Amino acid sequence: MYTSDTICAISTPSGRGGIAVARVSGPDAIEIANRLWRGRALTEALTHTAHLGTVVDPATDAPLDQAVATVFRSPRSFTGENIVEIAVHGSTYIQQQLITLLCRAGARVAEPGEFTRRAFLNQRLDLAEAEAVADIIASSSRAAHRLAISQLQGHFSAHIDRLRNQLIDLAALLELELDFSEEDVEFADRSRLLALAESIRTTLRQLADTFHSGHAITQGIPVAIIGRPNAGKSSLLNALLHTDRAIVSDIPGTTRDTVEDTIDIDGITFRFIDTAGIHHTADPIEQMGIERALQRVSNASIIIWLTTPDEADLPALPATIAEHLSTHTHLILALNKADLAADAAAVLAQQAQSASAARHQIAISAKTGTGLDQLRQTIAQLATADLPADESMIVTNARHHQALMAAADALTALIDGMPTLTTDLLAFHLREAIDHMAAITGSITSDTILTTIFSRFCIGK
Ligand SMILES: Nc1nc2c(ncn2[C@@H]2O[C@H](COP(=O)(O)OP(=O)(O)OP(=O)(O)O)[C@@H](O)[C@H]2O)c(=O)[nH]1
Ligand SMILES: [Mg+2]
Repeated sequence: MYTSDTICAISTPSGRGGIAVARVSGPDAIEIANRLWRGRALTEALTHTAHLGTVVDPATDAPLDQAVATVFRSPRSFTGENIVEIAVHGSTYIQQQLITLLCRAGARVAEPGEFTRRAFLNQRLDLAEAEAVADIIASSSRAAHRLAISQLQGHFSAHIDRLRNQLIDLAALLELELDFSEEDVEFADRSRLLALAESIRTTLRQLADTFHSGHAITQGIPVAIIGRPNAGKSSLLNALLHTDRAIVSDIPGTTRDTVEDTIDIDGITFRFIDTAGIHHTADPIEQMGIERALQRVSNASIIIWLTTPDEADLPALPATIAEHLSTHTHLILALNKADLAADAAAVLAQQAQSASAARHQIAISAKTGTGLDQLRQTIAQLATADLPADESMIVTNARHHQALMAAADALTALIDGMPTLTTDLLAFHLREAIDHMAAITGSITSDTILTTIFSRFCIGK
């Protein structure tokens, strides 16, 4: 048990509310809370029970508020320590006073994330689960919330641990060879080792690849609007946002910098990016805006290529954009100002012929709103189709992504070195891979390898 001092903090958002909850955690949490408590003694309370009472200033006995205190006794609590949660009325004054009184009674103000850090140190959560708590708190859309919840349930950690255990088994065999090195035996069948290392590396890379969508879900899936000056890009952004976010005018070259904002469609957050009209220009500032636009487009998951009925011949897609139309990028051809065309469908069909890279075509009007629902639907469908079926296997965390890539690299060193490297170097690379995976869930490895050796290969002692 990680024992230390007792910490306290208001766990509800800052500001005024119906109620506010102060959390007190640590070995003396119950005694400290009890010093401010008038009512049934919290020190006598059973774990997981709630009590109505009064919070007072023990120096004067002056009442601060009527409150409910919930007692959780170690180890059955979020942090694994004794916890008291005191719910008071949510006045900012009461909240401040409560923390002051708790500190006078022997607690100290918690550092950011300290409750969850204690939960990890007391093994109530592993590192990936602790990070999922932060993601849950940060999640602002249904999709981001679902991802965070599935990670908190530990499926992701369990998957990582399964892969790691397979590597540990191999490491155990290699280490055993090292112990018997003078006898020149090979416990670890090299072809089996190679096959397993390759299959695990493939799995690690597949997991790492999900980071693109995982990151997009938590941060907002980037959707770039591109097109010639005056096509109505800013008008479209405003229409989708239902605000006047971007400046609109009939003067070509109105938008110079990129403008972005998020929109929730079907529970998924999208980050729409309005860009400067792409065309040849001698104006250096406009040119900078265009370069910026191209750069933003290269990171987008979805590109809306906005055209107008008067664009009889579509320009070839700028080479920089064509290059980035990878598997990660969807291109939607949207004919704007459909209200100005006599036969919008015919114009769209004609434009679609010269824009074969765009597999989706829609006629819209940013002015009248025609086609915008269909555009939203298409965007949501494309985003959903990109998601792996098993949501708990999506990497949302940059640290996990790095660790997975590093583990895959270590396995590459192992695989490439298999024909030539000595057993101890192979074991070194394998241990490196194991350590990187352990970094994800925060477990300690060298001990684990030893335990596995001794538990599975009882060699006489
Ligand atoms: N009739 C009609 N006019 C539109 C529509 N969408 C935009 N416009 C008009 O087209 C003009 C240009 O609109 P903007 O949204 O500023 O165009 P933009 O693509 O952002 O232009 P730049 O920022 O200069 O690249 C404005 O006068 C808009 O009112 C539409 O659907 N129908
Ligand atoms: Mg604009």
